[in-house]
Amino acid sequence: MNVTHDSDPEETREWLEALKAAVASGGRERGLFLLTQLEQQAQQLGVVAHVMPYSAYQNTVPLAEQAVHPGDVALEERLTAIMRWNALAMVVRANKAYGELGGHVATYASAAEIFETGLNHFFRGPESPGGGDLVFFQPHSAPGVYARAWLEGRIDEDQLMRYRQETRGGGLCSYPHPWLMPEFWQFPTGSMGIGPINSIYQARFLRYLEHRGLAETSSRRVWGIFGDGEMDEPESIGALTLAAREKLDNLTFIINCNLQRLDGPVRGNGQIIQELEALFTGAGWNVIKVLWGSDWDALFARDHNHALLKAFAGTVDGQYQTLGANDGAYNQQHFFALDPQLRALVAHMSLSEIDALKRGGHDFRKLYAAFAAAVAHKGQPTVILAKTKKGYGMGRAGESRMTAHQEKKLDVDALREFRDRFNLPLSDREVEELRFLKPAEDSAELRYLRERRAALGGPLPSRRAHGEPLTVPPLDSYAGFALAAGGKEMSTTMAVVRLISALLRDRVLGPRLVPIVADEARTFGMAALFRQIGIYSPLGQLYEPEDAGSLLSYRESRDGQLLEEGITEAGALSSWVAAATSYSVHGVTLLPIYIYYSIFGFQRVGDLIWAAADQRARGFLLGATAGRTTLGGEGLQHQDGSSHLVAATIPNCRAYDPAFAGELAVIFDHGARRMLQENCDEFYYLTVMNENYAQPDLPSDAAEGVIRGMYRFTVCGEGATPQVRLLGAGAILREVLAAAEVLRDEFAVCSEVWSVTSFSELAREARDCERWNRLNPLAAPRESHLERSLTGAAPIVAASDYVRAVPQMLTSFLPQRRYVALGTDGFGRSDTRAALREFFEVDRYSVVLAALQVLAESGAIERERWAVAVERYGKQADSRPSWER
Ligand SMILES: Cc1ncc(C[n+]2csc(CCOP(=O)(O)OP(=O)(O)O)c2C)c(N)n1
Repeated sequence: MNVTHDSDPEETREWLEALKAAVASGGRERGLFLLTQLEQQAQQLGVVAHVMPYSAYQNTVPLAEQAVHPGDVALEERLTAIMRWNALAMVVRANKAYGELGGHVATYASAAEIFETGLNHFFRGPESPGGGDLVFFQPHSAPGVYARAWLEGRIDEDQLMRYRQETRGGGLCSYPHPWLMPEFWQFPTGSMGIGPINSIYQARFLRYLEHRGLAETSSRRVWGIFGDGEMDEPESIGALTLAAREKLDNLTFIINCNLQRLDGPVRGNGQIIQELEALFTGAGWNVIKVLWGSDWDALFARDHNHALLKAFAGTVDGQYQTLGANDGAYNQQHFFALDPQLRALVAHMSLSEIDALKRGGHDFRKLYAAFAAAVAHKGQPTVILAKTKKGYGMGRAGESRMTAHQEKKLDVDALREFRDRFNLPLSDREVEELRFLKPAEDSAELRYLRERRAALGGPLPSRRAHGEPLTVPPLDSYAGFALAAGGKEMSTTMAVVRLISALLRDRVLGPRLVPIVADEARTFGMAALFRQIGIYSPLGQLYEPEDAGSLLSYRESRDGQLLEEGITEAGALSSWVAAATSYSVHGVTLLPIYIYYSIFGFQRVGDLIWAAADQRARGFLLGATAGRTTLGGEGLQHQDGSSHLVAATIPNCRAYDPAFAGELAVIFDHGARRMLQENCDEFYYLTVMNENYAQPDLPSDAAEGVIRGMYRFTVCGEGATPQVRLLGAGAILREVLAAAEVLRDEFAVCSEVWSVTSFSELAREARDCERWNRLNPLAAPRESHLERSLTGAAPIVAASDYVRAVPQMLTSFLPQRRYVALGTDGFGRSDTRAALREFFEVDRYSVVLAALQVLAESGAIERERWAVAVERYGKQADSRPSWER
């Protein structure tokens, strides 16, 4: 369209003169008013499709351009009605039987046509040529997904009966959880916001795989069906611009705009659809609105003055909900009758015809057209805003009702109404019994269902549970410098970066490493990787970097290996998840290594990590600049004292806090082998520090202890048996070693020092043994590595750079031994490492005091010796503890 050519200058002049005259007489305000009117008119006439921030309240795809639905709509409607019923029946049954199981009916009721449009025509299954699509399902719709899987023969009736009854095996989980149904669900979406951000990074990762030559992914797409309420989560919208910037036209969001969330309307006093349109348009997305069903087309065609659009624009969502909850008579009276033009428009319609006017998200033809337009759109991601009704079909029991979300116990009348509404072949008795409904195997319905999925490459959702193993080179081929460090000074951060750099050169594993940073590569001394492996950018590098020519120059490239995500830990973690699940999602085994400020991990994006654990992510999380007293001057919001506590609560997270480069290397190697060679569904959290100190050689027999969680580092002092055992973890091990010397030199106490690489692994194994012993009273008791290591009655002092609860994980497994835990409880603050360790009482003298305390209390030494020490080192005796300061 040539918008610069003036085909009628005379007309143009008249228009411009008119505007001038209006501004001259009515002022600027009048001019603006007229322009606004013109703009609205232009939109309504279709002269401009989108004027920021949003378009008229109508379908984006005009009737004339609507793709023709290729399927059997009537049959799809019948099938959808059956799935709606079965989904409802399984929830209501479970709640009738047990009362307490919960479940949702209303969300799937609103999303059913969206799901079915995707599953019958667009979502490609795993056997599709070029690979399957990645589909994120709205979590509370899970009953509908099960209902379909049952019709497809993928799950049996017994499983349907055991919805939300999982502990005895074979039941169906509440929401999509790959951990619980590893061959069924692919992406966990139960926590709102995680699906949207993860899906964006998955779409981006498809491109990364392709650009790096690791997989051919150009025909695969990512689909995400999310709730309009869910869009309020920061994670839902935090990465929208990335998707647009990287032109992810392989990504489609379908937002189920039923206008409600759990408690009430998403925007009672506004219009969520218009708000989302403005947001997505502004972020650079292609927006397709599907607001009105086909039966509205005739009304729009006759509405020459756009009375409908004016009325829609003036109706807020709270009112749409009320209109949705009520019948034709109510809608006639409270919507159409309010305007003479509207009244005339529907004058020929009966109240039941008015009642039957559908929202676009329940109309297969409109949805198909929107999906088709999304697939055809190039250069941008697309969001389909589908207007639906929450609890569609639930009638008085839930349709557009405030309480729809929680409704799970429909009475018999409501069930009958539902049956009648959808014309289901069920007798009254069958309705009362909540009989599941399945057409005969050779019925047109089931044949259609199977044929459609066969044509699209097999069933969805589905997950590949196993990955191809990947060989890890021998440890000393890449980590010799760490194992035999020979006293060289180095931080463990430096060691891990060196180790990664060495692995990157391995012919097999090297290309499969995916290093990820969130704008902290320089902090961790990784700038050399910019040049070495390049930073991924689909655009390559369109500028000459300021530092071109330098050895560390900033190099972006289309096949760059490093993912530099910028300041978004949620985004970086989502990239990590994409790489860490690639063995399953793409059949390409990778080893992602995300290195970040340790406090901005479990604390900042803990729920994303929890979801990663659920989807069986495999990879390394490296909490760098770790510890509360090891990261010096950075203060309260940077010094991490709790990540190891949270990590310990994630069943498949193996967390380690190594003190030395040699320990780190052994753990890394072990983890890589478990994940890549042995296909273990676990991931590794390693903390690395930025404190430089002499790195000893790792004793040749230490490896097993390092992996199990502790090994004896040294004995300090005279005596056949140690009087006290000192456990030190991470950077605090060196304080513990110094304490052992003070105890020997100044107090004649002999101590045994253990390096604890993982309190959580020790506790985990001890817990397993304790349980096994409880259940096997007559068998020889099992002993954990912890118990085997710390035999005898010597009291124990355990010190860590994390809160006391971390070393305290061991206390209940060492019943006969006095156990004192030292840790860093309280708020972090800025100071030198030495001052911080003194402040938090994890310095060598605090360890000495604790050792003398346990010795004196057990009668092993006289109290006076302890008192002397307090006199000498108890500088903080008069101050409040760190957690109160
Ligand atoms: C992070 C998080 N917070 C709260 C919830 C609890 N919750 C589950 S569904 C829901 C409402 C969802 O509303 P919407 O996204 O509009 O979906 P709808 O069910 O209305 O289609 C809430 C608050 C959750 N699952 N996740």
